[in-house]
Amino acid sequence: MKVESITLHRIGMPLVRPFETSFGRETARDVLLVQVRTDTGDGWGECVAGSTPSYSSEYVDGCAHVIENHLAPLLFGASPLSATDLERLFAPVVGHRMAKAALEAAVLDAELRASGTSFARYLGAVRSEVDCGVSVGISPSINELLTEVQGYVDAGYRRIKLKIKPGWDCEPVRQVRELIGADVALQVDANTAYSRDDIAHLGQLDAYDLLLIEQPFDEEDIASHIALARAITTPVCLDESIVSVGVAVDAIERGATSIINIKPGRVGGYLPAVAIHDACVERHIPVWCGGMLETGIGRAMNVALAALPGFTLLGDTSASNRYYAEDITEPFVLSNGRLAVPTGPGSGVTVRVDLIRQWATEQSRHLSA
Ligand code: SMG
Ligand code: MG
Repeated sequence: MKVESITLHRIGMPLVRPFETSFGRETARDVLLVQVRTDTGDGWGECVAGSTPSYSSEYVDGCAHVIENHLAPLLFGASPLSATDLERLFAPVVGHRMAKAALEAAVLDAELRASGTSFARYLGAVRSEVDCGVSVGISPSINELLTEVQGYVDAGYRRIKLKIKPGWDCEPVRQVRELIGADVALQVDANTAYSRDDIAHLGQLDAYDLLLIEQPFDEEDIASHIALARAITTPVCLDESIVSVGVAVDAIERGATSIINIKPGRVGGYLPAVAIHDACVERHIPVWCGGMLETGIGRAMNVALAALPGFTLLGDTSASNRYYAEDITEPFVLSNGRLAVPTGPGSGVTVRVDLIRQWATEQSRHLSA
């Protein structure tokens, strides 16, 4: 395959409700979409970076810049090309995994569409539908949080994840546990908001039978996660820290994490995500698929990934209407707490180019060799 051109589209998509984490509040998603044209057809990928470097050092403008100036020239210079070549091809560019992942997704989509293979089949999925969880942002009040959580439970979500931060932790968790009862799975995510001094405080969460606590400390602070894992009974799960197979294996072996959140964007793509999955399966470490408020493009691919055998915990792969009133592909609809894994070639979804034009926040950029 040869990549002939790349078009970068930037769109704004309002969220159905604001999403607040320990690092900020979002009311709309600023999405960079990558469309590749190859000699065998088109493919689409989505960049999961946010507008600001808050979740990680990457952000949309930076991703667009590195794609245009550093990654696209590497792609145009390589022929023949397969998605399996990209990790090596992009190696001269240090980091920038979300930018690399967006291109990888688009190339993989083009390649799989051309061969009539679905993402699910190619990645090694073993399920035709996946059980879904939902990530619930920090609320203006506990009452509003309880109403939101009840709505998701009523909609059929099988696992609730609460965002926490200092001052918004034990009490909301206690009240949500009381509301949903012992049978609905519950977990929390701090997005690095705590420090090592908070270990005793976080230990109070052990009372609420949580599935896990996700990324309480700085992404580079593996040592504090080890100390926490030794001090509390709730399993520690890393998200932001896990950027590669090497880091994942190291964190597992050192006892910093006993569960891993896999996000393809954070680790440089779907192929590195599968490699982390495989390393975790080998070490009996359960994994689950994280979310970055994806549009239907990224969601389709994430749902395929979540159907791999090691994804034994429920992911943040919620239905499209949890995020958007209208999506840029056919929507993912919750049925009995599950989403169906797409079966068509590539991502299996059709991109609504009319909406991309309508929701554009800047002129699309066309790159060619
Ligand atoms: O896609 O439902 C979703 C969001 C899930 O909580 C979620 N993601 O740290 O896991 C995480 C956060 C990062 C969101 S940054 C926009
Ligand atoms: Mg997280």
